[in-house]
Parts: sequence; C-alpha cells; structure tokens
Amino acid sequence: MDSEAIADRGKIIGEEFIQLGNVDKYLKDKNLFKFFCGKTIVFVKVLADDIIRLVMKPYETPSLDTTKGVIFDGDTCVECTSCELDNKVIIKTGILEVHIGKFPFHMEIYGPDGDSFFKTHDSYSLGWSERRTSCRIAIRDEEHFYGLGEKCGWLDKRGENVSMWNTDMFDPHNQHTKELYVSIPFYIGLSKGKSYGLLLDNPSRTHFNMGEGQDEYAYLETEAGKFDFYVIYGPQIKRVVSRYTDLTGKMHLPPMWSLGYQQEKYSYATEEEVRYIAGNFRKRGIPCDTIYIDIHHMDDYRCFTWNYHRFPDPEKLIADLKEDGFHSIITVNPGVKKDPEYEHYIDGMKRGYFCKKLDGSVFVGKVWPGDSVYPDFSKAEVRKWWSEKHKIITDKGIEGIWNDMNEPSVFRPVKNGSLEDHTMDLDVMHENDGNPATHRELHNLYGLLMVMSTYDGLKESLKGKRPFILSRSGYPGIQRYAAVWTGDNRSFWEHLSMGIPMLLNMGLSGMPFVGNDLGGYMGNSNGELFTRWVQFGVFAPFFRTCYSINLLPQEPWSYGEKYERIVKDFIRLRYRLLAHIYNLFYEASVTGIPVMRPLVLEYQDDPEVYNVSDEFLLGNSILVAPICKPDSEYREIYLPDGIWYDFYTGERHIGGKYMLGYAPIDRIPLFVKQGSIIPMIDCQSYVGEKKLTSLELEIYPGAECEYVLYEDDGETFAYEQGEYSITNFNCRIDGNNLLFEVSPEKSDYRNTRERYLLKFRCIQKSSKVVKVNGEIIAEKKSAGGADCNNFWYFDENEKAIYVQISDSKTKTDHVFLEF
Ligand code: MIG
Repeated sequence: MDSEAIADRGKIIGEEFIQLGNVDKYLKDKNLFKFFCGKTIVFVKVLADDIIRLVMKPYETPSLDTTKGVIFDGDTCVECTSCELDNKVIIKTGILEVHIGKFPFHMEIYGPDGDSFFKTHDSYSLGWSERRTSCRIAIRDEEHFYGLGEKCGWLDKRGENVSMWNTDMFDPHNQHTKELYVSIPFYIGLSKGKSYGLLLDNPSRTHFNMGEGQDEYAYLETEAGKFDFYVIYGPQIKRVVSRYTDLTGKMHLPPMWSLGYQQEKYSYATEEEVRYIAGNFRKRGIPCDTIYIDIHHMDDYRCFTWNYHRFPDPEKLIADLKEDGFHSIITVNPGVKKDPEYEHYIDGMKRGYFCKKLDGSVFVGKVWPGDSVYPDFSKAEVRKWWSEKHKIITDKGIEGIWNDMNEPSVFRPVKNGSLEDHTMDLDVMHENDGNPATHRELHNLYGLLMVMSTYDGLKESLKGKRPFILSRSGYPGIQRYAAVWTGDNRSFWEHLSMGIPMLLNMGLSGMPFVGNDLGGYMGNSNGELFTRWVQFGVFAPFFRTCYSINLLPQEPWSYGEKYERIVKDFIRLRYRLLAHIYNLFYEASVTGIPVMRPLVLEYQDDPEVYNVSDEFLLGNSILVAPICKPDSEYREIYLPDGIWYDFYTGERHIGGKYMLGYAPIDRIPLFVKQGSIIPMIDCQSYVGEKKLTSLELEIYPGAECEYVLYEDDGETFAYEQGEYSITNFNCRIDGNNLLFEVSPEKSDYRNTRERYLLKFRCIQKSSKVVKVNGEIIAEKKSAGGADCNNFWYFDENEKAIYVQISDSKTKTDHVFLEF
C-alpha cells in the first residue's frame, strides 16, 4: 500500500487521524528515554536487554504505571547507551539496537544478528483520532502470528482482525466472534524462524488487525487510555513466552487433584443429585476428583449463601464427598443481589464498595439474582473485603472456587446490537486506588481483579493448602491465579476442532492451565462426539466435562456400555499420566512454557507446522492428533522431524512427513518421540487414593534420552520451603549396550516409592544379560505377580523389556543391558 492509501484507512471509517509528529528533543534518564514531539511525550524504556517498552498518550506526559496485569518493572541494573546519528537516536541495550527516527517519530529494533525484527511505519507510526489511538507495525516477510489469547479460528492469526473486550458470548462461537470472555492483547510474530512478542497493556477495547486484506502492516488500536506496549525479543518462541510470563507472571503449582477428571452440570441442583453422580463414578470405577455445585447452591443466587432446601446439610455433604475422594467446587459470581435484607449487600452499600457512576449512584444491572450491584474490585480495600468472605465457603469444606460471569456479564435487552450492552455502563467510574477511571477504560481488567481477590481469600482461609480457581474472564496475568476454560461452547464437532487452536494460542499467551467443556456445554452431545472429546481432553491441561441445564445427561456413562468403557479407559490413562502432566505444570510454573504445545513451539524452523491447528504436543514428547469428525477412523497426520513411535503398537515412523493415521473409536492417534521417557503412575479413583509404591517409566530409547522428574506433596506450599525432590533419568545406547541411570538430585520430599518398573519400548530382541550396579539380575518368564526383587523379562509381543529395580532414593543406580 502506498502512503496515501495508508492515510486513507482512517478516513474510511470517517475519522481523521492525526499523526505523531517530529521529535523536537530527547532526554535520557538511565534506562528511560523521553521524546518530546510537540505536546505529546513518548517514553521509551529499556526494561531489560531484550524488552523495550513504549508509552504514549496524545498531548500528554503519560504515566508509567502499569495495570495489575504486569508485575515486572524491569531489571534494576539494565544498562544502555544512546547516541545520535543522522536523523535518528540509537539506543543500545546488551543485545538490541533501538532506532528512533525523528522526522517524524518512528521506531525500528534490530536483533543481535543485525536484522531488524520490529518496525513501525516511517511516517504513520503512531496516530490518533477522537476515538482511537493506533500504531502501524510492518508485517515481515512470510510472517505468522500467534497468541492473542482466547480467539476462534486457526492457529495462525495472520490476516485476522480481532478485538479485545471481555464478553459473555452465549451465541455459538465462530470465526465471526471477535470477542470472548478473556482478553490477552499479546501476539507473537514469527518470520523465517525468528520471533518477537508484543504486549499492549491496555484494558479498554483494543483492536488487532494482523493484516486483514493486505500484507504490509498490522494495525493495533486502543479505544481509551494510553498506548503502552512492550516488545519482547525471541528469536525462539519459547524465549518470548518465557519473557512474556516474566512480565505478567507465572502460574503457581496447582493442587494435584485439580489435574484429575472434573465433572460439572449447570446444575447438579440437589444434594441427592450430587450424591448420585459422585456415587456413580465410584460404583463404575471411573476416576474423578472434582464435582461442581453450580449456582443453584445459593439462596436465590445470593453470593456466599446456601440454599438449604436443595442442600439441607452442606457441611455433611462436602465432608462425605471428601471422604470419598471428591473435592467440591462452587460458583461465585460478581453480581451481588440488590436486597436490603441481605447482609453482604447491606455491608457493601454501607462501605460504598459497589461500582458507582460519577454522580454517586450505584450501578444496578440484572444477572441471576435479578437486580444486582458489582463490587469495585479496582480498589485494594474492596478486594480485601470480598476475599475475607471466602471463609464462609471454606468453612463448609470447599477448596475450589469457580468465578463465572466476571467479564462482568450483565443481562440486558440488546439495543443497537452493540456488545457493550452485555456489561456494565461504560461511564461507571472505578475508584482504582486513587486513579479513577471509567469502565470503558478498565473493562478488560474486571475479571482479573475479582480473581485476585478470590485467590487471596482462598489462600488465607485454606491455611497452607493450594487454592484452585477457575475463571471465565481474564487479562494478562490471570495465569498467576486461575485456570481458564473457554466458556459456553456447543456440542458441535466444529467446536471440538476449534477448541484445539484456541487452547494452543492461550498457552502461547501465558496461560498453561486451560481447557474446553468436554462434550460441549450447550446442546445435546452424543456417544461418539463425547468419546472423541474426552480422548482429546486427556491431553488438555484442564480436564472437565460440563453441560447446561435442560439437556440430556452428559456423564461418562450416559451413552451406553460401549462408550462408557472407552471413556473410562481414557480417563484412566489420564490418571496414569498424572505424574508426567504435573511435571509439565511444574515446568510451566518455572518457565511459563505451556503444557499443551502447538507444533510450531517445538519446531519453529519447519514451515510445515506454522498453521497446524489439529495436532499438538503434550510437553515435547507426545504428539496428539485428535479425531474431530464423525464416522472417521482415519486422518492425515504430520509428524515433524525425528523418529516417532505409535503409542499403541510401537510402530516406527520417520518424521518430516505426512502419514495416514488410523484410530477406531477406542483410540486417539498418539505418537511418542524417540528419546523420550514418560513416567506413569498406578491408576487411582482419585488423586491420593493409594500409597504409590512403584513408578513405571516408559522409555523410548534414542541417542539422547533424559527426563527430570519433579515431585512434591501436590497440595501444600511446602515446596516453596524446598520440600521437593528432583530425580534425573538418563538412557544411552552405546553399540550393543544400553545404559540407564536413575540419579536423585534433591530428595527433600519423601515419597512412598519403593521401586521402578522400567519399560524399554520398541526393542526388537531380548537382552543377553541385565545388570544393576554391576550385578546380574534374574530373568523372569513374565511380569506377573507382585515381586519386590529386581528382575527383568522380555515381552516378545509388546517388543519391550521390563526391568524392575528398587528405588535406592539417595544414590545413582545404573542399569546395563547387553544385546
Ligand atoms: O449463563 O452458572 O459459562 O459454565 O454453568 C449461565 C451457570 C451462567 C455460564 C457458564 C456456565 C455455567 C453457567 N453460567
């Protein structure tokens, strides 16, 4: 596009854009640069060697405050230099060069390889109209875009035009749905194997036009507030995600039980129904850890109350469920019933804690309880007040909270079809701890602020146990406190397949703990669809079935014996994988790298995977290719570089090409990469049911093979005091020999393990001899019987060698196989 065409884009929508002008002068104060452009001042801050922040507000000196989404203010000792050359100011960090062009202001950033990776338009970098501020960023050659949080459509967002406005979207989600419950104004650009990320920290409605209908510029726009963004250098996508989560925070380790299977219906509405459902899981031997009690648990939808007609003795119910291995979770919504006889309404009104208009009137909106008022979570005092109420819930034995409707959602007749009608009035004035701002400016933050309050409340009252929170709404940083599910999907095959790239992009947007409602929330599911969805869910971080009111039952046994058996087997597989999945969560809590990964995260130099939206990796070793079509047993699968083994048959495949996968209804295509080790624990009906004495390791030997296993108690914060253990597993092939090592690195968490069962897979012939620490161990004819001694045997059919060794806990053990 030529410059005129670009300038015209503003005019198309009837708005005159004013461009940021020339730099009159600039000042440097350590790592902060101030550019004076007429009345407008632009701040450029070197936050770290690889992160550059830019802040601007038309005609003002913008504040450098951040939203609650951002928790990192920069490295304290970051060093940078600057000089002037021609018409530019050149800022050098440890690795980047930031060039600020002066006539008019524009910005270009070069990586350590000397290549420019970020560039605004030379003449139209930043501009504004009465309604919006915008920035034009050059799209690089063959650039692909990822991230952008919870969005419909394919993995690669190139050519998409989406906006960010937390919305309770009950209509079926599809590619026209630009706004859902969560807003993450962050994208990753990948061009020719090199990536960078950009976070636009602005909680008003923002727009991300990633090159719709043209290939030259991405347009970022904000509707209120200042223009405040961070550019994060990669070039690895993993590095971008990791640095993005340094900016916005990593997740805490979740309680292990929250990684098990979860079951919800809106609503299991009576004590009897809840007991019936829970009892059925146990009776049928289907593992389950969590049961939800949705909004019907409340007295006429009043938060922090109980409906004693439906649930006569909640303490007893919750205690009995716990006895049976279930954790109960209840819904807490932000809308507080306007009822002068209801204590929390009275209390909040007296304190002035509900959202008000400028004239002092309290905003009233309709939700489940009828006329409702909304706590102003932008005030620390209000968050504290609300958090303290959670004791009412935890005193009943509840350990998890589900924050729903926190966009916040307000029911109202749709006027001119505008989506804002779904939330509170835009001129509500949030007190915002002394920086009052309208709802229009802060909307996308509301859910996060509520969840912060919930987290503090739960953490405080659970006395050392890890809280579990599920949130529907969110903003960057939500991962610090909550898991997020993708709201009211439908029982459509299309929504099974759309859920995959949605979750993958949420993972790339810093949220590792994500999932879809399995089987679909609205509409009646069926046996085949439900089964395929659960098979997928086993490998998704958050594993929950959830369905709406007035529908046919959607529990694992709802579709007859055949589907029940398959679904049960797959839920059991999830429980076998829990140590591995927990390990991936540990990794996410340290590095920010998601549990469920798009292929492009691990293979960013392979153009074939740039838009793979129907396959993913669990960690880096298990490739999952869900079946997302009815009546289908075959599908195309792309295996990236490497050797891959079919999980079921052990068949060997050479990657870097396409293949036809075969998966009858009792399978989902699964491949394990050569060189992987996967820990598998005994199946349990719920986390903590059994004392686990043996850990099985599935080993797919390759040249390099290693695994670092993190373990802790899975439920408290003792790990923060160092109570955890780290064990390294290594496997090497050396000519005709195979060497395996277990080496404990840190053993401050005492587990109950007594032995390991090593399962070397894809072995063609039996070993001549197996030695443990130099001593020959006995060969057995089969693995049957509970033998506590060291032994080995070769399973001809499975093509696997099993070796059982005792866990010596503190010293390194060597296993030697000779072929
Ligand atoms: O619109 O609490 O997305 O999961 O079951 C209904 C009742 C309100 C919406 C949630 C859904 C939940 C339901 N809620």
